[in-house]
Amino acid sequence: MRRDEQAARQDAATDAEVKEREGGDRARPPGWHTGWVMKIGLIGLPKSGKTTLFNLLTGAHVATSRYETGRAELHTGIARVPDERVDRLSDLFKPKKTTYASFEVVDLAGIAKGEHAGLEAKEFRNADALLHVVRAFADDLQGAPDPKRDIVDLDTELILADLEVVERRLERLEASIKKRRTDAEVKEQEILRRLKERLETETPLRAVELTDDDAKAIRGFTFLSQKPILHCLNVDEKAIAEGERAADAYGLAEVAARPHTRIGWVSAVIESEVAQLAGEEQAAFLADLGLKEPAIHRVLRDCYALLGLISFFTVGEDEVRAWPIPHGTRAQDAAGAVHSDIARGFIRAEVTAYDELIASHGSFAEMRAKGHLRLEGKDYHVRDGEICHFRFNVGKG
Ligand SMILES: Nc1nc2c(ncn2[C@@H]2O[C@H](COP(=O)(O)OP(=O)(O)O)[C@@H](O)[C@H]2O)c(=O)[nH]1
Ligand SMILES: [Mg+2]
Repeated sequence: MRRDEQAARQDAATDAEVKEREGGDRARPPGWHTGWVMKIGLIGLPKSGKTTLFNLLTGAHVATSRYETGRAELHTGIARVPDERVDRLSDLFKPKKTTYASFEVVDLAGIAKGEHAGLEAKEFRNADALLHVVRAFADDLQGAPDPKRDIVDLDTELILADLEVVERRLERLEASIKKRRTDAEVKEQEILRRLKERLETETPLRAVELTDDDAKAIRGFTFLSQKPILHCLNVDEKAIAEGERAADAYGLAEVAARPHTRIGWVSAVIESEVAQLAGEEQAAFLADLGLKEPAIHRVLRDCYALLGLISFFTVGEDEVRAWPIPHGTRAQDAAGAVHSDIARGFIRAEVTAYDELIASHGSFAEMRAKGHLRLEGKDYHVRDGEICHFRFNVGKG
């Protein structure tokens, strides 16, 4: 969409639309609901390698191109999170089915400098976190890479997009408060004025500390600069050996230290080759490169952590499964990830640590005898790597 069209459309936005957005389906639910999938959005300059990375993360085969296609692209896929613990549990229980934790990945249209109007699209707003693909490989057409500049430029676009939303809302609030003053609107005005000040000094909202109440009050705006971000350097295939030091080499230590910000690296070209190999061939190729595992595995785990997700496991002969839940999820909500009926009829969770289960060779009888099986109530905070078995009541209502 062109900027002038965008501006016209924004002017036409009504309070009702803003309200609708506030109650929008992507506002994160308070508990953890069955079937809820977290979403990461790929963002970055055109030709930075977003679609190449999308294919690697999701195992898709979307065509990539060196030249501008002129088409707005949007692809959605599911990424599986590699987890050695799941492999091990699967070996132990030999289930019919093994399921890894997953999240959704959206390959968004490229955003160039000055194009923040395009960020208004709901696909950007709906992402729970952003994966910024940063070109760190030389390219004849685009010249030498400059990751630091690209990171600053992207943040600026996110900040400007948020500032427009805040200013628009403040104008409406002012008019509305003049007509009829309500406490809720005065409070909202106060919060938004504070955010506006910060945005004007180029602070992304992810770096602004908010009380729980304030965070809740602005949740519906789904501000872009508030989303956690992973800047993933797409390094030159010839520089793969220095991948680990890429962040330092490009002077990004300060960026890495910012709140809700991570720096990662990958060589999309090399990973595409790795992905075409299997078994021993792949292992040999990785060993040649000095890698212990495909670099994309690390990126997948970084994305998972960026989304604030941890895994608990359920085990049995039917299925061994990792369930993604946000850090700090209550046991009853964790049960709801498995099935809403289990949350509703929740009695207790039988919980054990992954290491204990491995030490007991998967024997629950042995763990019970050793006292390694804990019974926890609905408000217990489930921790990463715990194996949970939920006791519940399938009552009549
Ligand atoms: N040399 C090099 N080329 C890359 C790398 N990653 C992507 N490319 C190429 O850059 C072009 C654009 O990649 P694409 O994934 O379509 O970028 P997007 O526009 O960000 O989605 C393609 O020709 C890719 O093969 C890389 O790490 N090194
Ligand atoms: Mg693309």
